[in-house]
Amino acid sequence: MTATTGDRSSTSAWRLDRVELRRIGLPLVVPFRTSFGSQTARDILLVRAELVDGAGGRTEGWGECVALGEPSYSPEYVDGAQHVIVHHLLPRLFDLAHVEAATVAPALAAVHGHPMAKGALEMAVLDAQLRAEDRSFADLLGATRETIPSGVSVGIHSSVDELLAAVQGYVDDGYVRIKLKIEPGWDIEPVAAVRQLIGPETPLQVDANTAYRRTDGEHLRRLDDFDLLLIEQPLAEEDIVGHARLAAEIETPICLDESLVSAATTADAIDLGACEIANIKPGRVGGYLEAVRIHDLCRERGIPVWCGGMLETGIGRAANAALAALPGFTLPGDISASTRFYAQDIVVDPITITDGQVTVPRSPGLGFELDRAFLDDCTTHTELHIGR
Ligand code: SMG
Ligand code: MG
Repeated sequence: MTATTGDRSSTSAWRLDRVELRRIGLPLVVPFRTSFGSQTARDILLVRAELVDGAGGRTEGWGECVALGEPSYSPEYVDGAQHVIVHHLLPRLFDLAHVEAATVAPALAAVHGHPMAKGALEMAVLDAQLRAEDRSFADLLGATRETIPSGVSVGIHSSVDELLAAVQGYVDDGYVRIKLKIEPGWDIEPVAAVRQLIGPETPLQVDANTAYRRTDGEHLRRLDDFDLLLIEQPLAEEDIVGHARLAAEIETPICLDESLVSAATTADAIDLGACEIANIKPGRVGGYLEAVRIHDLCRERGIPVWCGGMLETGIGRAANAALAALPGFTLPGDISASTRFYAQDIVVDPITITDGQVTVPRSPGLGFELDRAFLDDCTTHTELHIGR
């Protein structure tokens, strides 16, 4: 994929005219517990960007901010993301003479951090630009596949029996890979039980969301008995050296999630031996363009990648499904069906799985159409920001 899209001349350059920030509330069909907390509902920030060109042409697009309600997965949280967008990011974008996906990150680079807030803006611009070009995201990316395998992330349960019932349900739904959330006290026993339930062939992996310490190597080595695809983010996000040491201590491959905040940090983690597999989440790294750069560098270095999830609605999941159709995504991602988390989605074409596969969306834009009536029903707040 190239850094710029389209071949507009400067006279027809897009300008950011207005941005709507919309908050929606969606209950989860079942609580989702990780080592850092339990989610029962999502409070999601959506961004609608309206672009105009010199000839009066107009296009609009939507982005989804993946920040959670609390700063517990990473330092960002939804109220903070909205604040930084309004006070620090939008003024910079409204000042730009030429707005397209590739100009967003450079224009926002003076603001440190806040990748999820930045990524949501880039995403809305990307969707708007692709819709104006009548082009799909998958096409822009050069996505090589029509379908991608679907994995599911399974939370911490209050008993192993409950966990096994949940996992059996997902196996029956057709998911081709199971990921279990783990933490100290909920690791060896549930993993052993699930491995026994699903048999030796079904791919299984675990995600600790930073719950372990450097001294836990001996304990985590016990997971080597269960032929796991990977262990995701066992240690603190800053602890790249600790992950490298752990990689030398255990056989289960180390996959980083929270630690990988950019292409540069990913390259360093790989060089240090801390990252044998990479979880790519566009929101965590500031957007889809940086996500593609991480894909490219991992592919060059022979590091398998897969697409993570942040309990996105149909907006984010559609874009993730297109991204995951790139050739370096050799492992199933956390791109489960919309119904895994939500009874109803805000799009008319939510992600479904058939025989364990998700169809890569090919409609213009990021690959979704909004269900405007339901979107309005679940909206809790809207505000409009107008450029100069
Ligand atoms: O979107 O299917 C999904 C959830 C995938 O487990 C998932 N995400 O650390 O990878 C991760 C978590 C982050 C969100 S937990 C609330
Ligand atoms: Mg993770």
